[in-house]
Amino acid sequence: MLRARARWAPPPKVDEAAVERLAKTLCVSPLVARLLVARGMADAASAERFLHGKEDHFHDPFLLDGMEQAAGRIREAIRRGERIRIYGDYDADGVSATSLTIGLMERLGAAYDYVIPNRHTEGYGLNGPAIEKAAKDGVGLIVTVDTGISAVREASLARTLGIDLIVTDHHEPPEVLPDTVATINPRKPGCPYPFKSLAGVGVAFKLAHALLGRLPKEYAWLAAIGTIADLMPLVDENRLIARMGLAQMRESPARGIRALCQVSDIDFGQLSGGHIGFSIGPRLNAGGRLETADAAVRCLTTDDEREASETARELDRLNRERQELVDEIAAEALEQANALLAAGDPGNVLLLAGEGWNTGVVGIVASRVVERHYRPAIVLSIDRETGLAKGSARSIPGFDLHAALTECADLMEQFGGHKAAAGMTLKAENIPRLRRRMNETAAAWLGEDDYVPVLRTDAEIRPADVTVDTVRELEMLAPYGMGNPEPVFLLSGMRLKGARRMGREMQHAKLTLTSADPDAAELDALLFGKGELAERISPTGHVDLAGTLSVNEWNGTRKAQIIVQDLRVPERQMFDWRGRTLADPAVAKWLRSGLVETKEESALCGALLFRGGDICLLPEAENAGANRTAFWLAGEDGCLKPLNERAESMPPRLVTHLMLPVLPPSAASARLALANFPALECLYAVLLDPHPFLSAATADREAFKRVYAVLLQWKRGARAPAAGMTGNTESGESPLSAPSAVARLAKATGLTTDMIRFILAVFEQLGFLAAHGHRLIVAEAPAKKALDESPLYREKASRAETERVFLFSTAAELKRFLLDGETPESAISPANAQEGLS
Ligand SMILES: [Mn+2]
Repeated sequence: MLRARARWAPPPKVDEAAVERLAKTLCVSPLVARLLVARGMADAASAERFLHGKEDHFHDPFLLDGMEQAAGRIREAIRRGERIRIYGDYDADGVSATSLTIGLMERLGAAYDYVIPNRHTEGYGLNGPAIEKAAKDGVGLIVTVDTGISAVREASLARTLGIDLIVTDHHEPPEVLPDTVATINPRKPGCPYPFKSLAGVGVAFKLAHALLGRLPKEYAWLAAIGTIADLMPLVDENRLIARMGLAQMRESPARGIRALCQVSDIDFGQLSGGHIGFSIGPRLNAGGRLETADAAVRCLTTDDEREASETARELDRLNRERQELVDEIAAEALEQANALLAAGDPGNVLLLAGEGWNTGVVGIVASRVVERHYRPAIVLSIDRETGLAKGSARSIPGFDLHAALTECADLMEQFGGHKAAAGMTLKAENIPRLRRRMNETAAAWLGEDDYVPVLRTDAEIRPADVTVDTVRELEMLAPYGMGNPEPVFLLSGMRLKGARRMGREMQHAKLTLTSADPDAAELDALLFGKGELAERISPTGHVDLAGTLSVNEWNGTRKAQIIVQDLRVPERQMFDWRGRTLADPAVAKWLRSGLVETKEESALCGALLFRGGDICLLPEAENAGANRTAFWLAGEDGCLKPLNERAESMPPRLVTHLMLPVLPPSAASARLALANFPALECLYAVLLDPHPFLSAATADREAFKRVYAVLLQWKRGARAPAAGMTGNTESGESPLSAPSAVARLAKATGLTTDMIRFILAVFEQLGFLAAHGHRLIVAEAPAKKALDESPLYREKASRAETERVFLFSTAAELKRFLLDGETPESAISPANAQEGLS
């Protein structure tokens, strides 16, 4: 068994007739049609618009409430030569919105400048001193982008100081809106604009549309960056913006984009939404997080190649610095989370706070906490001087962070944000109260299920469906992001054909899979950052996977593959480790410390020994209390005796991973002992033979006959002087000493010496032979006896069964016997053993 990381939501049920119809009408594959239907585009018109959206699908910018007034006031300012100040925000959305508006003002010939507040000294949004400075600078009109919707106080200050204010924003509007010349926000109550999910830069794009009187295509790339980086849903107008903008950046990137791609190791011709979200966006954000957003704006607005590459390198450096900072603070925050949980905090919401944590990265740290614990997280940085705590929060689906914070508004100086992310400032002394209240709110709003991540899946497919053509066709659904996630496919009941680790630090794994049909296609599956899983899936079981499809191009060959997001082995697994010795590094490590590959591993590991023959492992078992693997000794009755401290403190019923280092004495005893481990998920069968010298292939009746025939021949030959044998020829004694008799018998019969020794010992027990010192004496007239009258033969017979079941079985047979409750067929035909010999 291998547990999935998430709950897998089954693919949505779709109207099969609609899928067929859509595939025909649009000439797309049934798989693409299925995805379209599942995403709510069952009719050809909306599917067509989604796949091939055109310019005339953009909405009229004047449907935004306030656009008329804003455009009029800006035109008037330009006409009068008034100084316009663009007031932006320091994140990727804010800097792309600022850059877009700079381009627009430039084009309109406005007298303008721009200001982006410093996150660390000024904080988010408009602030009083910034308004005062604008007044001093002779600014007549401030146009905000991606901010301002909450700036009620600042708006009235601006009014007092004689500055006109236009707010363009997309954040959730508070109850009281600022008093401005125009406030443009599609989310504003009463705003008739049909699409509410524009980014800050999306609203700026609409402003450009209104002022230029045409679709401002030349700014689509900037709008795409902010829209994707700000995690806006990539549907409707945002999808049009993202598609148009990405195409522009791929075909004729601005100098800054070219430079940013270069420092991020991206081929700009292949630029995707993912690249914006995970590489370009974080670099544009890094400046504002650590220093100022200036480098990002310059990078996005420059025409100068040198400035572009300098600012891109600067952003790349800041991004690295940011990563290190995040790692450091996240480690502290996660430690604090563990301490809180250990101290009995309900942890419905994790509120973590530290002095001096960089406020520029606390949001990313909150994301890390959510990733690790999968519950809403608030991460606050406490400033000892001001006594204020400033921070960011990230949520999980199902928990409306903005609404929850609104319930606790009395505890905060300031807060704002969305369902999924928010920021806040509060007095440090209110931290315990906010923690308690947020915990109570989450306890009331969330159920147990909400705390298990859900993996959405789009469709079930087979390996044969994963072709280069399919993957290419699926690209019609891109760009992916929020609201239009990359399709996740489900493959069930796959068999593992091969697995290997890869990557510089062997941190990734590549699996080769096939479905159960004998002629099924093979499929490569990639697991990034999960290298250890290469060793955790047994070829004897079935594995289910969920992931996205891509094409791997390598050395001129192109092959479709699945990038695995989650996988599970729904049945108990057996790992065939036969042939390994105790010196094998994997076995030795396992016996010492169990499975410790992954940190969050909850595996409880044990090793099961059997009486007799396991002595070689006892020192290992008794070795120190530090041993993480529990050792037990199983008796004939299946009862277990703990052999080390770990075993004394861990009930066998909790053990999930068990090793059988040595061969059990019998199949039955193994069965009895294994019944003690009902929670078993994985069994590691090493099955070293403690008595290899006793081991030999079963001696069948023919072998016994052959040996006896040779002995009789010798006996007769010994009586005949002509045979030329030396020694005592009177009383039927063999003339040869036992060791050389064994060798000669082996030669004469073609059996192994081990086998001859065994057969001779059985003959001795049956009274066919007697050993006198080193001599063998063949009995004169032995009584007729069955082979299994010899205790040794019986032991051998049962051992032969043990060997057949444990050593000579295939991995699949062994698994069926050990884990699936199947009984082995009897190892030796009873007829053979019962039948008389002579
Ligand atoms: Mn924004």
